[in-house]
Amino acid sequence: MEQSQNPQVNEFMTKVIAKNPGEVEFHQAVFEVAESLIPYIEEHPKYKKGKILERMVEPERVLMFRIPWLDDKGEIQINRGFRIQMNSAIGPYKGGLRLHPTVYLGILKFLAFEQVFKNSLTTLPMGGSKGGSDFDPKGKSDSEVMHFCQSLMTELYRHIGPNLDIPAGDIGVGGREIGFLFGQYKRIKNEFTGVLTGKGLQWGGSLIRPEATGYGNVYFAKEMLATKGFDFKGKTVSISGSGNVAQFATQKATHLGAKVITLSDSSGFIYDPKGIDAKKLAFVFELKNIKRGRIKEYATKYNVEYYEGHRPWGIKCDIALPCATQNELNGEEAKILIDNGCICVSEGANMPCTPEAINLFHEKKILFAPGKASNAGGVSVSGLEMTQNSMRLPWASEEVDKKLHEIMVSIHNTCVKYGKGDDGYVNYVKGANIGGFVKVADAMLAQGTV
Ligand code: NDP
Ligand code: 2IT
Repeated sequence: MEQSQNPQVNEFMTKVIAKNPGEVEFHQAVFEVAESLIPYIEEHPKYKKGKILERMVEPERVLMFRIPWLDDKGEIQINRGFRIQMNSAIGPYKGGLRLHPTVYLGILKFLAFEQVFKNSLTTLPMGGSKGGSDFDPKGKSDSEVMHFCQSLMTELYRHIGPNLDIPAGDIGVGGREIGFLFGQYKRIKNEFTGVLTGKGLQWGGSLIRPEATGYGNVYFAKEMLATKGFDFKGKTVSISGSGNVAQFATQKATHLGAKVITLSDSSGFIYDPKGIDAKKLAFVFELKNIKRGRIKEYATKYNVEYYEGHRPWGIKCDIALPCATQNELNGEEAKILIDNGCICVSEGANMPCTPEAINLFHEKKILFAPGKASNAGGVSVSGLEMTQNSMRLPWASEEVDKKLHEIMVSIHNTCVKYGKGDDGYVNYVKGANIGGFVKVADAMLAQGTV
């Protein structure tokens, strides 16, 4: 674990690590927040006296359960399910479900912790949670995914609800999975409510929810670039991942006149120097969302380079948008990006940049946005989906997109408010951490020792 220059941070982290052994991603996420917040809390004794940060690192509730299901061969499979209900000070628990073989308590606690700050930044009344399972959707049939989702919901339904905890998608959970989960919830509870977001448009979903995280990330990066007098037009953009967030970040960056030259998956990345235009992106949509194939097939189809087992950060670009997973951009890769002239890194994924990478971006005064600010567009439109469900009225896509844009601008303003240093450089990590903290902390103080 990294050591801080601030002894109070190290002291705090020693306790967190002792209480949460082995949960390295959770330690990493808490450390980053503690670095920003402990000095701020020192200046605001009410938060210190109220032990707000000590309370915030302890989940309100952790659920862990068995998910048994039958595969296509009739064999019994057993997975482990989780839901971390982290904080409900400002609204019902809200956060995605991740299905990936690497899922364990430490990953979901880091994600739930980040979600609390992120949801606070959105301006909407949502607490923070996260859940998922170590189920690997790769290579599973639709029927197997359905049986797994039904079994997951058969336990999860008793812990969630439209005013209690509202799950959504994350890695491995898209429209198909939300459909299976929603169907099972409705069947068990015998009621049609907005208990999940990311639903289909015909059954309570919101327009722009699929696009929201990727679009929101580009809107946020646009605001950062504008502070330096730049925009996306004519810029070269490198994107990692090829799932939901990567696809729509590619689409929006291209709409704004940029050229997106890379996409990746866990097997490797493709480099298309001519840019991934609308037609090629349509191929990616079909490949990833319907055929569920590998990004390598893009290289074969369009006769471009494919780099097996590598990440895209060695390719020269102006803007980098990591949109795959945690710790996918390390210090060495950050150095290469900077040496190649990259001016802006905006996280579409949660915690994709390692602490070493972030330190380098700050040292070199590059525009850098942490995911809890820049990828908040997804959960923001989830919040707007909840509003529409409560009203029982859908909004037009222009209306949702406009609201999404306004929220991203507002999050950017909050980061600048709390993160701008004396030299004018904005530390968006500090800005997002303090900006997200204040509302939750004040609510917790107002609600007593809870
Ligand atoms: P998807 O499942 O749609 O896509 C995930 C992509 O990341 C795939 O290309 C996948 O490749 C790749 N990936 C996953 N795990 C790894 C890994 N260990 N190493 C390398 N590549 C990997 O997920 P999303 O696009 O929804 O999520 C991407 C990121 O964005 C995550 O960090 C998520 O938490 C974050 N996020 C998502 C939001 C949403 O609304 N969906 C909202 C905010 C943040 P492969 O197919 O090979 O696994
Ligand atoms: O990390 C995230 O913000 C998400 N996966 C989206 C959560 C949500 O509730 O829409």
